Amino acid sequence: MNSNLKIDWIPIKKYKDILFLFWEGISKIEINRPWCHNAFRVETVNEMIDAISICSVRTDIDVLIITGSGKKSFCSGGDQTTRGPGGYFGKDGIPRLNILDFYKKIKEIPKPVIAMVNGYSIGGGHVLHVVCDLTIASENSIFGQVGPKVGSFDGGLGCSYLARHIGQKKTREMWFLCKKYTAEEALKMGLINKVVTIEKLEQETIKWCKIIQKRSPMCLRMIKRCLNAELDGQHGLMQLAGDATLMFYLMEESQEGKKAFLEKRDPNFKKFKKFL
Ligand code: 1HA
Repeated sequence: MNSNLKIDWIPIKKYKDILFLFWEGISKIEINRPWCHNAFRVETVNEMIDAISICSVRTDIDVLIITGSGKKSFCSGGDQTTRGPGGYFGKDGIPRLNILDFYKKIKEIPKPVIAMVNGYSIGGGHVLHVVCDLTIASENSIFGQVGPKVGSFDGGLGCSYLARHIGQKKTREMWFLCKKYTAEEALKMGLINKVVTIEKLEQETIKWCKIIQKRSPMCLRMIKRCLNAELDGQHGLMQLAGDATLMFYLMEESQEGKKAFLEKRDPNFKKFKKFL
C-alpha cells in the first residue's frame, strides 16, 4: 500500500459547527470550533447526531473518524458559555445533555468508529474518545476529566466504560484528581491504541481504516455488538439479538415461514439442516 495516500475529502453535508466529509468509504466528522478547543454546544451535538445518522444508512460508508479542527484540540467537552441550570442551552432555551445521545449513537452504529485525537481530549471531550471503538492520538494530545473542578460529572459511560478500559483505580485517580495525562501515558494505561506525530495522524488513521475496510463487515458488526452486549444489559442484548434476527432472515428456513403464511399452507421446516 502507498505509504502516503492523497486524501481528497468531499463534503457530505454542510453544517455550522462541524465538517462532515467523505473519502473512499471513510467518513470524517470534525468539530470545527477551534477557538474554544472544539467544545460542543447543543447545536454541535445535534449536527453530529444528524451526521452519524447519515453514516448509519449510507451503505458506501464503512468506517467513521471523529476528530477536532486544528492541531491543538480534539474536544474540550461541553461549551461552558452555554451551560446553565439543567444543562446546555440551545437557541430554543431548553437545557439539554444531548451529548449522551451522541455517545449512544457511536456505540450503536454497526460500523467501526475511530477517535482521531489531535490535542486536548478533556471532560465530555474525553468521554467522546472513550466511547469510540478505537483511539489514535497525536504525541501532543492531553487526556483528562475536569468535572470535579468545573462542577460536573459523567457517571455513566464516562465512569463505567472508562473503568473497563483502564481499571477502577486509574478511573478514580483520573476523576478525583482531575489529573491530565500525556499520549504516552494514555497508551501505557490502555486508554488509547496508538500514538503518532501530529503530521502523521491522519495518514495513520486512514491506514487503520483501509485495513478495517478489508475485513468482513458482518464480522466487525457482530464483534462490536457482542463486546457491547456484555456491558449494555438488556439494551445490548436487544441489539445483538436484532443482528441475530437479521442473519436468520437471510436463511431459507426463515423465508419458508413467511412464504407458508402468505401461501396459506403449513410451513415445512423439516427440509432444513440441523446444526450441532
Ligand atoms: O461533564 C459533562 C457532562 C456530564 C454529564 C452529561 C453531559 C455532559 C456534557 C459535558 C460535560 C463536560 O464536558 S464538563 C467539562 C467541560 N469542559 C471544561 O470545563 C474544559 C475547560 N477547558 C480547559 O480545561 C482548558 O481550556 C483546556 C485544558 C482544554 C486548555 O487549556 P489552555 O490551553 O490553557 O487554553 P484556555 O486558555 O483555557 O482556552 C482557550 C479558550 O477556549 C478560552 O477562551 P478565551 O479566554 O480565549 O476567551 C477558554 O475559556 C475556551 N474554552 C476552553 N474550553 C472550553 C472553552 N470555552 C467553553 N467551553 C469549554 N469547554
